Amino acid sequence: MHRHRMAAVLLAAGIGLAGCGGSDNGATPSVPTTTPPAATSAAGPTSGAPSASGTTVTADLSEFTITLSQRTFTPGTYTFVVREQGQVTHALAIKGPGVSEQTTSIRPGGAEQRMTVTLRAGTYEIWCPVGNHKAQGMDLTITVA
Ligand SMILES: [Cu+2]
Repeated sequence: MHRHRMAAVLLAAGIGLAGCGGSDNGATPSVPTTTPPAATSAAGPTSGAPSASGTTVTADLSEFTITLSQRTFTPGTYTFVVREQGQVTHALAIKGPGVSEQTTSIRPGGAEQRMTVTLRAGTYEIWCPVGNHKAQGMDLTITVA
């Protein structure tokens, strides 16, 4: 007698469990992802002014030579990028009409130095002011015309 009641209770419990778990077809509405407008940061007014530092000329210094990336000059502004390529300290000096400048000394492996000058028509001497390097060959003349 009691065994039959027990079975009926278990069976009812089983059906109840099976009825659970409703259908899950509720598609979650997709929220449109709003992409922020691309930040088109306008380049400042400082960009692209070629006359600020003029023409770039590299000057390589070594024992005991100065090598310029160009040897003919017209009047205008030039930025000399002075690079130490040797085994001892060098520097670059320039003197001529309206110009008397020199870089700080650059040790081997040191950072390049920049020197901006405005050249006029005439003759300019470029040399290394360190020690007696000028007499040893680090000396040249450029003509601006
Ligand atoms: Cu030198």
